[in-house]
Amino acid sequence: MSNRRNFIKTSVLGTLGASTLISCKEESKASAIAPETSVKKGSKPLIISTWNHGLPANEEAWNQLKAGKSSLDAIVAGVGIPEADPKVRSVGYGGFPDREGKVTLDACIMDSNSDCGSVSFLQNIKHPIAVAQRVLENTPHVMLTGEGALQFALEEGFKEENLLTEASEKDWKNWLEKSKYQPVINIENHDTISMLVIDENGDITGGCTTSGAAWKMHGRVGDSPIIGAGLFLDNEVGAAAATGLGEAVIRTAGSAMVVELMRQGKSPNEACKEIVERIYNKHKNHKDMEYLQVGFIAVNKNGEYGGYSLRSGFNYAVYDEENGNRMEDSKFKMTWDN
Ligand code: SD4
Repeated sequence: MSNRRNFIKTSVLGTLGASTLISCKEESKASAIAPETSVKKGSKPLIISTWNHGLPANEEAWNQLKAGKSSLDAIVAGVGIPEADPKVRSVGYGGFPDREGKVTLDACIMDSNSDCGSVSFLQNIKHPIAVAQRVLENTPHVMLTGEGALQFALEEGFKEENLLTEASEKDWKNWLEKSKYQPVINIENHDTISMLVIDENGDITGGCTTSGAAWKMHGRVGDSPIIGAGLFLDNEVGAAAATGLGEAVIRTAGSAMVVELMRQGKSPNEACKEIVERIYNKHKNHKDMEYLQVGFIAVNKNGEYGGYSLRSGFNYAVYDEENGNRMEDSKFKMTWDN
């Protein structure tokens, strides 16, 4: 166990940098003064995305908004940046494959009219979020999966391509040597990108795209394409999106619950925190607990935003006119040593 802890610590240091750990410590000191649930407010438009790859994604989405594109188009272009980046091992091209060496992708998108589109278990298409948008716009359905999703993507003009890069194939072969099933959420920076946008009028849109848990069973679908789990919004209230172990988010209908708590008057931070607490309570004696990480981001109609994670290390990128594009560390319930 202690080896594992050391591994996690080293790995977290490796992927996020020592400064993140230090800032986590500083943050817990700071939280004695500023309550964990303090409200942060941005100006509109506002974009918030999970993890470090949220920065370039926000940048692109912002430029699209400023060029007069719709929030849906801005999200598709924004999260399309990490989708196409082979160095981002958790999304799109170059994502970690499943245990059979297949890269299978999940994505969804939702607009302020509560129209939504989603694809799951999609293979060989680099931009699943763009296919999800076409599901929203061009079909009477919400969700297409597997072969059917691929067939639809091809009919829509998307091109098939191999998404398994040399690096991901090598890592998969290394994993095969031991083949110990363990999703490596967070530990290897395996991080979904979820993005929420409030436009100048206060209308809210959201999207989410991922290659899912590394070494998952072939056919496994996580929370990310499931409206209500990985993403949810109600334009009267706000929006929330998740990252982390999808099974835990699905079990608790995570994002939908965060939005419901905001409807009842909780701030985005408070709502995210309460659902993380609920996930903790449901999982504290569960087999998934040892490697469980879940994080939420949320925004409300007033332009308040926030996030909260079960374990340390989660961060998100926020972009607004006043303060530009920046990373903010999430508050969390516990460190990886607990
Ligand atoms: C999943 N929620 O497939 C995704 C993975 C993830 O940070 O978000 N990792 O379970």
